[in-house]
Amino acid sequence: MPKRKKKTNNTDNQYTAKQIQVLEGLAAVRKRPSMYIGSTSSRGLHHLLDEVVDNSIDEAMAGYCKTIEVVIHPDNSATVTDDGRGIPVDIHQETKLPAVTIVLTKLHAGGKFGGGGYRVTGGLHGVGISVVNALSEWLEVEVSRDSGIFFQRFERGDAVSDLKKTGKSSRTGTKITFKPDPTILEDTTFDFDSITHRLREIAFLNAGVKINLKDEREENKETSYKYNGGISEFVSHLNKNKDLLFPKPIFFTEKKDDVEVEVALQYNDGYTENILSFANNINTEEGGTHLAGFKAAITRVINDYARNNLLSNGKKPSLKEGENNISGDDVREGLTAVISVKLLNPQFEGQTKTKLGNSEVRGIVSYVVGEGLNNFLNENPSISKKILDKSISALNAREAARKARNLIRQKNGILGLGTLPGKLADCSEKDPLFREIFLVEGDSAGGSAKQGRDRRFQAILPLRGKILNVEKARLHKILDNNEIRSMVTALGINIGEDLDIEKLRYYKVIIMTDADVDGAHIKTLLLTFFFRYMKPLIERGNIYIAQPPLYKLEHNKESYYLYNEQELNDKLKEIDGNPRIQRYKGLGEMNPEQLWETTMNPGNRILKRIELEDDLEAETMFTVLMGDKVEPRKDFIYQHGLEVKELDI
Ligand code: 0RA
Repeated sequence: MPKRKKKTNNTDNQYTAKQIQVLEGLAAVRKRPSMYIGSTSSRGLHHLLDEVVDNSIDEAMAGYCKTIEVVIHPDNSATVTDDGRGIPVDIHQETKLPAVTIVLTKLHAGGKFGGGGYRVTGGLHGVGISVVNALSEWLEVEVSRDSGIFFQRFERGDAVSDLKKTGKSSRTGTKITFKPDPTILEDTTFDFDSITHRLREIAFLNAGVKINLKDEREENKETSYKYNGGISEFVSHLNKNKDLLFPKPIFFTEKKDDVEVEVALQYNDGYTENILSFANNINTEEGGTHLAGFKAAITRVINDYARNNLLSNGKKPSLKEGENNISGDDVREGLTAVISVKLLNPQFEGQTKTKLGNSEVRGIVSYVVGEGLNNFLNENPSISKKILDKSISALNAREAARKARNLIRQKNGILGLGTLPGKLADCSEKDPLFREIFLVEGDSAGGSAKQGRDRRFQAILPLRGKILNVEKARLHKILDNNEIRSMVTALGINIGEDLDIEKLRYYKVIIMTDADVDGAHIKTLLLTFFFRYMKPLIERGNIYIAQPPLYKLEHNKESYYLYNEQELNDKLKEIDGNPRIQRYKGLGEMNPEQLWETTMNPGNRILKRIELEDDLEAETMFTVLMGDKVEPRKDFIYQHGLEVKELDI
């Protein structure tokens, strides 16, 4: 049907109004791609792949598809194959076009098609694969059904061949290969790691569906995911490497008023909550009504259970009837949960359209979780006791933390944010955007940094002794720690729920430690603290790592500072004779001028910015690195060194 393309702009009335709308539809996608896929960055590129996979997942959710295969080709095209029913190929009455052609060329065709109500999801933006077609340099579809194999090719959304029968087949399924259009997308290189992350998530959310991934750009790069246990296995995965209160996640599922609810939860002995929520397989990072319903139910049920079981044996007379004495935060301490709802018309709201808005879902999830958890607690008294003990100890700790906070507030106005710490050498610049603070390991390096700095915009806070491992301590303990208190006061934004990023006193927060094992440890402890208590700083890219040189090389009255082995080797090859090589063991070995020149001077220095690329991975990383279990930590350090995702800037 290549001639369709030429007809786009004329009024030849052999085309119905509807068809013209079809053509304009896809032109609009190419004109304003971000309206359909969010952005034209790498994220948008991956949304295209997500959209195609989502269509196969829909087929799986409808019960017709068991295996999905994704292949990334060397030319950065991608193929998604499924063994579902195959997109219908019969001729559509109104348009006289094969159904598959309409699905690929008409906006929003997916839902209306095949009798309505077929699609439960709608992809990330509910746009359908026609959007992928519109934004692809080319796209080829191969459908196996009705005993045949059918093929059609498109370029930039337009059909360049008719749908042709190319062979016979006794099987059914759909295969779509597309090459994202580089004239529209800024980045057309697929990222294997982010694809694996999403496909694994989808596999967890759709129990029993097998998803294979192959990256042909590298040899032997393939993985496969299939979880018969679904989101229960997801929770176990999130909780791996943690000490658990009970071995198996609690799981409920129920369909009510056309909303399918699935919930899995499990407690570990840590202090953080980790709740992931999904609506139609989409990670609702901003939460929404399903999350609210879940939280309300769990707080209500645990308070009810506590009243009925503790009040009656007189152990905790302070729990009052009709009141939630144990707060939501208390019952969620150490809780890992996955909530997944599937519904017909999801409303996505919020800044990133990842907040579920359907108000009816709150009550439904609250009901399902309430009933399920209540039954579970009544039937499993020994597990119930562990959960209750954990919640009540959280309540007591919260009370202790509140007292500690008050005490501190009275003592030195911290958290109320009055006086700055005595050992902070502040800078004179007033605009936070141009201010930076160095968190420096040790008093002696701190001294050199104070002398070497540009005091107009660089502040120095020396950190002495051990930084507390916040992964193993509760809030009141953390606030007792001098180094942490100094940091909190100096940064000015408070912590946790009270955090106010607008109050940040320095736009760049630079960690400067020795380039040895202790330095790496301090770096990790600080990052753990920022991750747990000042996460917006990491999310917004305010945290940096200074890179002091490892070597100084002197030769013919010239000196060179070298920042890694590679640079040293390169330099040694470059010069002849016998240079003097000094290996720096610590920042303290540099005098203030050298420290300025090599590590602090914005004109020369190398800074690495900490990027939170994958929250889940980071969560696992900090748990593994800083938690109690020794074996996984050894494995992790062995595999990764002490590396955090760092970006050269
Ligand atoms: C419309 C109707 C039917 C299936 C599909 C679309 C379908 C779409 C995609 C996209 C990727 N894989 C897919 N598999 C199926 C139902 C057809 C019927 O009733 O047989």
